[in-house]
Amino acid sequence: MAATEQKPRIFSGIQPTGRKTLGNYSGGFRQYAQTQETGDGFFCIVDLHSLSVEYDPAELRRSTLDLAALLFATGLDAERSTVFCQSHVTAHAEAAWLLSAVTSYGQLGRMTQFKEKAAAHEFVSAALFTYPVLMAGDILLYQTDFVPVGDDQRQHLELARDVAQRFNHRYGETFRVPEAIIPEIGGRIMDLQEPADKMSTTLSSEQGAVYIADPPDVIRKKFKTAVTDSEREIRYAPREKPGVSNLLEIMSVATGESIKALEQRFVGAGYGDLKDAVGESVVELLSPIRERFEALRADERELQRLLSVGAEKARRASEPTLDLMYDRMGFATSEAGRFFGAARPRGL
Ligand code: AQP
Repeated sequence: MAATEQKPRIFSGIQPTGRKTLGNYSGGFRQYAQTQETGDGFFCIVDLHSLSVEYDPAELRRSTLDLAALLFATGLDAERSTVFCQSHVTAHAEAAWLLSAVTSYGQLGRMTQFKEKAAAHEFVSAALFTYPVLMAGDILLYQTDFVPVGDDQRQHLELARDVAQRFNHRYGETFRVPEAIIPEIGGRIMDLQEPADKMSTTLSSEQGAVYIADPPDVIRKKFKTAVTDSEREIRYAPREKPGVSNLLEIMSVATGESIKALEQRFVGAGYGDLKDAVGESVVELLSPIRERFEALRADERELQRLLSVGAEKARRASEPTLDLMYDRMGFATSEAGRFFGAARPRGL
């Protein structure tokens, strides 16, 4: 117990809707499994976030279990990490409301993701606008030290830090101020057809995104048709050569080799050779994950059991912080004792 308390607390969330991409693997799953070695990890299937854009209720249940299967297939271990659903722990929705009091309306309106998604949808929900407040609560409830995410979440993380600091300043020291961990290589995997844009579950075309569940031949074909440039030189220069640089980053993520080593390896080779090699390395990376995923997703009851174990652990870990928030904000204690009092959040 004492040993676990010493380890840094790690939290990250991932949405259950949409087909998960190689980008999600690189900025998300890959990091989760790695941080498990060094920290006390909480990995949350953020199903409440999925309501922020149009979704199919009939699919949400299945896609939530599928995402749980994928989290375990990419290396998370239910014993060592806490894997759970956001909607199973009501503290998340409560925290979002409380934190909305210390979130600036202006800052929410400046979120790039809000602006991009609002432009892409006819109906723009209030949930899309307030989504980063819910995300701040997700993270802050666990007194999180580190948040492994992709580069697209940098701005939301900054907002979560601002919210924590404003709350601490106004109501007294309550939250740890978390730090993002964004991989230097593979923190922003780009679309294969539009290499100036992020590979995205909602905005990429079928050919532009590689899905974790894509069969090997589909993956190879997507890389064969990836957009490059009119030069011939294989070198890493994201601004001048976004397509080729993206391919080198993807291969570095898939094989663990440095970009430098890959540049050396492809001296004198053509773009066709590079595309074939990257495609093959991604097939090798994703095939075992896909096989484990297929086996795990077949056992729904076991996935539900694992998620309830995770939810129980997450409830216990988040309750003291939620209580302290209510307390600090001046809410009256009910007769039954709304606040635990004795249980203080970790580190406070
Ligand atoms: N292209 C990417 N490169 C690196 N990391 C990425 N992530 C997402 N895209 C890339 C990271 O994946 C984690 C989970 O993201 P999410 O729950 O936000 O998943 P999502 O919304 O379904 O995925 P997208 O593709 O990000 O959807 P859109 O574009 O619709 O918002 C996060 O850590 C994220 O940074």
